Amino acid sequence: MKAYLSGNAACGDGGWPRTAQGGPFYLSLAFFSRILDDPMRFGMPQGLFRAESDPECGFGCIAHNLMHYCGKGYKMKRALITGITGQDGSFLAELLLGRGYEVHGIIRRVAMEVPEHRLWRLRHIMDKLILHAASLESFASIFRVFNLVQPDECYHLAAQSFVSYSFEDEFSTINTNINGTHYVLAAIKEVCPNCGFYFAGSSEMFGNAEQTPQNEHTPFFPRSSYGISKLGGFHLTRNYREAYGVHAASGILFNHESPRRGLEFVTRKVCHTAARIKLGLAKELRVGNLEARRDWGYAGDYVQAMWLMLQQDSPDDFVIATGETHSVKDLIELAFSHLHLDWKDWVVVDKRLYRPSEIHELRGDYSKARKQLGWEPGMSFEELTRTMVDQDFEQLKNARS
Ligand code: NDP
Ligand code: GDR
Repeated sequence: MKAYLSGNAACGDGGWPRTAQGGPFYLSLAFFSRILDDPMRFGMPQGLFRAESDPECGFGCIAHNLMHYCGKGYKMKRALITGITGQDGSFLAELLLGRGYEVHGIIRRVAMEVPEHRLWRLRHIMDKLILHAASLESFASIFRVFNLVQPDECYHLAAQSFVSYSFEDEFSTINTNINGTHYVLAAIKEVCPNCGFYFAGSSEMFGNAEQTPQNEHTPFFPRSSYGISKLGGFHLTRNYREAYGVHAASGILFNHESPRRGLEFVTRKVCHTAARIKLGLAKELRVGNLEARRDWGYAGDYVQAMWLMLQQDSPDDFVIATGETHSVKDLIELAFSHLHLDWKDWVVVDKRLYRPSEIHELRGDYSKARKQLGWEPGMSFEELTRTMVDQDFEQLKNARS
């Protein structure tokens, strides 16, 4: 039950030490110089050696990694991601591997039973990860993983994340999202109190906000049990920071998308269905509220903000957004026109897909993140939508032929 190791996460041909039993491991300077001679032979994490050629990584990354070589030897930073199988988890795992981290992830046991279905977003990096089965509903299982891994940083992304579903099952949404967050924080407090903690807060906490755009001072009025559950996690995170001194930060992230987005969310649903229509595989797109407006960004950009939050000297909360808003109708028009389709010929509005309490518009003000983290969104709404349509179209076309 203790741990499931997928391949040799940190173990190259040259005998890179495994850490299945937890506990930090150290490399002597002699071993380091052998690695410098031939990093690939020792299966060293790419980030350390990519630093000089990677402008995004830059000097900070080199210094950050080399610092660990001074004196006693090298200690690789160790991160634990809950929700690693999700959209953000997969991007974040890539980012952390690229920065030379040892990356652990918590997955549900069922994911191990059908890995080809549940672990598809991680397929390309599976052999670099160390995965542990645990349940967000069980404190004992969470505690055991933290005790084993002793992470330096924890990114708590696991959640029932689909707002529509939270209207169907309020109880499981609230239980998973609030208790799960509480268990993770309590485990950190007991086992590794110096571990940095990132909480995946949401713009849904603002709900029907009184001011636009929303920033870190905007009052919260959530409109779903999902929004309420995220607000619970947000307050728990703040409380652990204030009461127990945990280095706990919350990101208040607005919608972020990618070709790895689940098919139930509107961006991917629209792009995927438009591609299917173009290929003759679907006859219509059924959607709910066309007038809802959201601030949509690219997930790959947003995980960088998560990482930056845990590199700050003092923990804080940050809004992460693009500052632009578009309607569901704008999204549909763009996706269909990219495939030379007239959306009016294919789209059916289905009142059953309306939410009992909708949030009409959300738009974020990320000026604090820009100032303090140096973070900026990189991909425009137009580029994001076209990228998602293109990727779905190519995949569906290849699967057909
Ligand atoms: P996904 O829905 O893609 O991923 C959710 C992850 O949580 C999956 O790994 C899923 O595992 C896991 N999970 C769900 N329920 C449980 C459970 N009961 N026990 C253990 N694991 C569970 O979400 P995203 O990657 O898009 O989002 C990541 C986080 O950020 C979530 O907390 C979400 O609420 C939040 N967020 C997301 C935003 C967005 O626009 N993407 C914006 C703001 C916040 P499995 O694969 O097994 O289902
Ligand atoms: P959201 O994303 O609820 O904002 O939560 P979603 O893509 O589900 O909805 C966005 C907006 O589109 C409207 N909509 C539809 N939505 C879906 N899913 N399907 C439809 O057919 C449809 N038609 C119209 C919705 O009513 C809504 O207004 C996402 C999740 O990632 C959360 O976990 C995260 O916290 C928030 O973003 C910020």
